[in-house]
Amino acid sequence: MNILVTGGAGFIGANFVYYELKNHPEDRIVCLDKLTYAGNLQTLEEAMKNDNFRFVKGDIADRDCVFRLFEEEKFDIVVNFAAESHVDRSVENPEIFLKTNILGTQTLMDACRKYGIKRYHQVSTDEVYGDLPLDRPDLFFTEETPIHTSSPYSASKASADLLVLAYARTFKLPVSITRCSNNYGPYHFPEKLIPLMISRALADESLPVYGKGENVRDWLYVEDHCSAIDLVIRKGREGEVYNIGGHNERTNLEVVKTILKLLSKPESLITYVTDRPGHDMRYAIDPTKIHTELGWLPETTFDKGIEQTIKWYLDNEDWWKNILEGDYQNYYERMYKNR
Ligand code: NAD
Ligand code: TDX
Repeated sequence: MNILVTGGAGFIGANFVYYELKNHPEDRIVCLDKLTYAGNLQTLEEAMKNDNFRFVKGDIADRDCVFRLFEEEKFDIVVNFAAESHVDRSVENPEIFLKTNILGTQTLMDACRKYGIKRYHQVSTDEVYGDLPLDRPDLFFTEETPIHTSSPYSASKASADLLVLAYARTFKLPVSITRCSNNYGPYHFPEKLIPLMISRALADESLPVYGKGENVRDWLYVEDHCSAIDLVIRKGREGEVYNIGGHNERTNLEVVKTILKLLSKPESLITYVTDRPGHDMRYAIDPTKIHTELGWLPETTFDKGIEQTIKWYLDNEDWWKNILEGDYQNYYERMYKNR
């Protein structure tokens, strides 16, 4: 099979490229990525050595570029990871989120309609469901939970999901959608909570926790997300939405303290800063559907996954230090100086 993976130079997309090359060596993977600040070709260095892998630099919202690629390659499956993905950046500047996340999705699906496809898969997020209250631990997001977004990021992802379902109904496009909880693991860009805290703790720098650090996220090791998507694109039912999550809920403060403990760093590094506007309180996924229909279960517990992740950051300092030394420095200054 010939599979287009968009956003494959980013965190989850790159992990998915490696997952596919390892588990389906007979398949060919083409990666289309714009190489925004979040895309990194260094991450794909090993993949580039594989004859079944091709990298193409381009924007999913650029019609000419996308249609040219579909003309050249006959894709069986498209998996769309490409997105602006950081909530804080969407608060600062929503526009690019709408362009890439919504119009980019539309452009890809228009190409699928024109050139034909076995499956268009949209990688979505649990953030489309909004948040759950902290005092109701019995509540979880199911696929029937109403869409109720909080940030420009989640609104753009929800809009894309609606468009995908509309293309399925109106144009009979064979689609599927997965909505996953927070990922962590190798190649995670250091603007996100876990890699930010690891890299700053290693440098003995302050760790900026928003508000009181009480917000809860449901953490999933990235490889478990990849195995779930792999199952859905090959065996999942057309037109369906599947939630992905592993019942690994932690408050942000618990996560940060675990990282400090594993790195033998003092809790005095924690600094409470002004909260994120519109900050979602709790995310928690009910993964019953993907478990009962497709037999998917996560393999990595949070305790094991966070140890593996810290080890990866210790073993791959070059990867994240290169990022920290670039434009990222200005970003950190701008985003955190007045908090
Ligand atoms: P990321 O920001 O690390 O990577 C995004 C990638 O997309 C980068 O390589 C970037 O260069 C590329 N990209 C951005 N705009 C593009 C465009 N217009 N055209 C082509 N490429 C473009 O993101 P991530 O954390 O790997 O997330 C991947 C997908 O998974 C996103 O759709 C995100 O919404 C979704 N998701 C993420 C998480 C999470 O915890 N990170 C959880 C659930 C869902
Ligand atoms: O410096 C920080 N301090 C802090 O307290 C940062 C960057 C984050 N936080 C908090 C905010 C959140 O409650 O940590 C939590 C996690 O924050 P992020 O890593 O920014 O992730 P989140 O906002 O939960 O969104 C992530 O999961 C869902 C991804 O970035 C999205 O792409 C995905 O859809």
